[in-house]
Amino acid sequence: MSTLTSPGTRRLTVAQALVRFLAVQHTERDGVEHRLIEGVFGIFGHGNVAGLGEALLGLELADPTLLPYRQARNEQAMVHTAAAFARMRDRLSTYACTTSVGPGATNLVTGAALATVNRLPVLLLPGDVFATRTANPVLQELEDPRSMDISVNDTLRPVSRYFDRVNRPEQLPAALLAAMRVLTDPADTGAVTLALPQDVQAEAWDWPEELFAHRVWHVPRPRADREALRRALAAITSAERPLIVAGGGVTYSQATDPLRQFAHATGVPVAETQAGKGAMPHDDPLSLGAVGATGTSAANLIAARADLVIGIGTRWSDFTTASRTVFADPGVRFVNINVAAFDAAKHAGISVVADARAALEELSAELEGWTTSTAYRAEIADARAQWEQKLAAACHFANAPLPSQIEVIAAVNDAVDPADVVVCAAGSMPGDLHKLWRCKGDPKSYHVEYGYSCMGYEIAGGLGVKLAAPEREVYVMVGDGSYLMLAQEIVTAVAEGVKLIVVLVDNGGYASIGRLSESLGSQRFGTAYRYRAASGRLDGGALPVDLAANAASLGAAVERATDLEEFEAALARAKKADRITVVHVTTDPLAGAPDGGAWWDVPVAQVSELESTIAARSGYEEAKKAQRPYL
Ligand SMILES: Cc1ncc(C[n+]2csc(CCOP(=O)(O)OP(=O)(O)O)c2C)c(N)n1
Ligand SMILES: [Mg+2]
Repeated sequence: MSTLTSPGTRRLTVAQALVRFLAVQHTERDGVEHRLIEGVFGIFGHGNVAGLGEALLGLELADPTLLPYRQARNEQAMVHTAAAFARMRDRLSTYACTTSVGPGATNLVTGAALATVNRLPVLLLPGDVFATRTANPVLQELEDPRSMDISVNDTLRPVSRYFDRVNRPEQLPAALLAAMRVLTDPADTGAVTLALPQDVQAEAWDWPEELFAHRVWHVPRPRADREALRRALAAITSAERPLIVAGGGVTYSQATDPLRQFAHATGVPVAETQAGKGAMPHDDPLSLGAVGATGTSAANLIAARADLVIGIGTRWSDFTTASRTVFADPGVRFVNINVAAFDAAKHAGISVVADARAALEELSAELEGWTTSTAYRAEIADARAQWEQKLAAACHFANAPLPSQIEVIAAVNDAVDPADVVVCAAGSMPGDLHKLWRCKGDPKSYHVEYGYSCMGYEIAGGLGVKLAAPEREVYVMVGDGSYLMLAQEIVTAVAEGVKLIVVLVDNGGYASIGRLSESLGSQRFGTAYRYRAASGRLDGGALPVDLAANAASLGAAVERATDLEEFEAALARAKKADRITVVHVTTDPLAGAPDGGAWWDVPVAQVSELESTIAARSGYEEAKKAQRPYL
């Protein structure tokens, strides 16, 4: 209970003050206010049960809507859930995640890295060892003989955009303000960690009342420097074959409408990164779809001849540039519109540090009347038509005896409504989805985490998506490998009454890495799930793993499908169901997607006794010749 000690102050523990502060933080953009911290995910241990645990209980008993507490099953997973939630809410709202000390805290590292790579705000609150050190070493403390000023939480420093350890109550207010600033900064955001020593969490202090006042963090739309904009305009108007590459920044900035208007007014076609997919409806005449290593032949053909590439809200990962080979014109130049100066400067581009929507609106106004040539537009239409033909053939090819993954994806694509969300992260599905999925115009309907491509994000992320948008149906596409890594948030979805449709694509192992391994001469080594055989190798029979039974045991409704007809019927039932439903489908691991004509740089051994590797190395050296420095 809080007690007023002197006018204008409130006596609370550090943990009590922290949760009361979080409950009243807000963001504002375009005049609309949002809660910054929607709630707290957590797993308790001795490092947070009596500090943050007591504080959260007190708040829940006072009013359960102030800062709802949700129990997770794995710390990594709860960060994925928070990150997915933030992505769905355009980074204007997120969750906090509380953990104990030691393993609970280090389990956060992968989730934190994912959030930071994808520039998604998440607030991490790991417990830490005693600041007073009176009882140290505590259970689970990793001691460093060189310094007592270190704990396992320091592993979160390199994966956090802001890291602080609150060693004294007086430090809390400034740490909180700094943390909120980073969470709400569109260029700087990512994981934010406040490590909380377990004794400090329970310590009382007289806090100024202002700390608990309704606070609004204004999320800016930075405008471009006039001169930078002028340079970008000059480059665009002198280009003959300009191409836009839309990244995640387009959706976070809610710039899809201005982007479509810009494309239609100027005739500049748009290709999409994984995070940017959905920026254009698939049937828009100026939409080229996915670009790069997992791109369509249409986007990659136009990219190969582009003389100017306008990157909007992209950080130019190797998948987007096909390891710097897809933009092949010797004179190709870049204009980079990005809120982060770091990304805007890449590939020696004309750097336009700005919000995507603000910059597109300004560019559109300045470019009125300017368009690309009719010949270029005809070429775009042609490239699109060729790809459409390839796509239709691939989606309608009936693989036997097991369906291909492409057929499964096409069936899900046919079943979804325009606002439904497809979620994926790792394996062979992200590439296939990037290339094949037809987005119907809603930029939030495609949610593939490919910044970190983290196996295990899928179900935990799907949970975050559904919490952020309960009105949408959420389809989680998960491979058997990813499922085995982190499926336990099914239990959280059951507990919270959150409905997901989980399409569990079982192909007996790591089909993606198997295919990659084979193409690089490594003969699919170690990529299938097999018994160890008499040969001493893992090449025996298939394992008797029953993932559908596993899902049922966690509390999900389960459907099993062995052919496409059964799959479609099961999907229809899952749609009608009112709880989390796992649709298990077995697919052929060897059936691949149509080729988009791009390369990905994965080095092959320079010397080897394996014939397969020697052959792959010569192919690698040949492909490498196309790589360019973009200077
Ligand atoms: C946490 C993590 N570990 C390893 C990898 C490397 N990796 C990428 S895809 C993949 C296999 C995924 O298997 P599955 O989910 O069954 O999908 P499939 O490849 O069969 O489509 C692996 C091991 C990764 N992306 N994430
Ligand atoms: Mg698999």
